[in-house]
Amino acid sequence: MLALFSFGALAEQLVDVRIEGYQYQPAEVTIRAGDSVRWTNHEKRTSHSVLFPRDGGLESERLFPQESWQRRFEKPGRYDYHCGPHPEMKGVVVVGE
Ligand SMILES: [Cu+2]
Repeated sequence: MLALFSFGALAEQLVDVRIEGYQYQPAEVTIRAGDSVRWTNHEKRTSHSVLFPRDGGLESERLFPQESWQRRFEKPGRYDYHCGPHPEMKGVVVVGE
């Protein structure tokens, strides 16, 4: 799902990723520089996080059910991430120009 909001002439996007069934859905999102991604935990009782090991280990707070966290991506590149407590849960944000 996409939500649009404008900052001057630019239309920056907010892209939603669901966390459910020990998976990020979708596991891969492609955005443009300046866009944001918001992760929301839709589990019934399991908490998760979003951890970027190559970004200085930047990690969200632990997200309990119905909580969300978002990050704005300024620079193009490939941002692999995984869940802190469940490293087998993986996702990637691909940021284009
Ligand atoms: Cu997890």
